[in-house]
Amino acid sequence: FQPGDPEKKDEAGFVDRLHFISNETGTMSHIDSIRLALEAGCQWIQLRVKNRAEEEVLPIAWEATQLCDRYGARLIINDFPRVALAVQSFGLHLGLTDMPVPEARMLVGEKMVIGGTANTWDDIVRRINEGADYIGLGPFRFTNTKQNLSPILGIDGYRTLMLQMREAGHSTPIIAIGGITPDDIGGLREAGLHGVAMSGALIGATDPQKTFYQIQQALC
Ligand code: TZP
Ligand code: MG
Repeated sequence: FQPGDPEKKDEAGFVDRLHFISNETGTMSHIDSIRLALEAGCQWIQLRVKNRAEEEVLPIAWEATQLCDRYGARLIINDFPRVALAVQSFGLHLGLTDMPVPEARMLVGEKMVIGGTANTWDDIVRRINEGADYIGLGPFRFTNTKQNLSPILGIDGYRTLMLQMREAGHSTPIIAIGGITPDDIGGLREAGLHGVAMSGALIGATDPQKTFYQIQQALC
């Protein structure tokens, strides 16, 4: 089956192994960053707009929807369940202080993929109990992309948590996030991570297509 098929939610394969996280810089808008990622080859795009009101996020989400459709990519809306519902995005991603997953599930319906952030084992258990379809676990290392970063996990933190996942018999796909570069992927996959989320490594790449290729090679 193809990654991203929500009919296959019981199989980890419906979640892509590479999640691109949008960002804006002095010279680049969220839409610019998404275009860059799509042109590089990314098929799973998270629109992550911070410090803006819902009314401002909605038009960006519509533009992102059109763009992702053109490239056959899946769009995940971060933080804004009502925006995800309005544009009928493929997915919705919720942080620990955002709307709880069960409440969001009632709002957006069964079909939409819902991911949740976790920083600790307790968060992971909470996400699994809430019925999150995948978990974004981090941060791997320090990054300027996110403000108010939680404690750094490092490779050892991931190894410990993934061991706990196996011991508890949990199979929810876990995506590592935070300062990840292509060189980190091998170790993270070995630790049992399903995949990685990246922003800066692609946005800041001299040749995003080449970086995407390196990522793909490492994710195999
Ligand atoms: N959550 C934890 S770290 C992070 C988010 C959204 C930012 C990831 O971006 P980058 O540039 O790959 O560190
Ligand atoms: Mg959030």
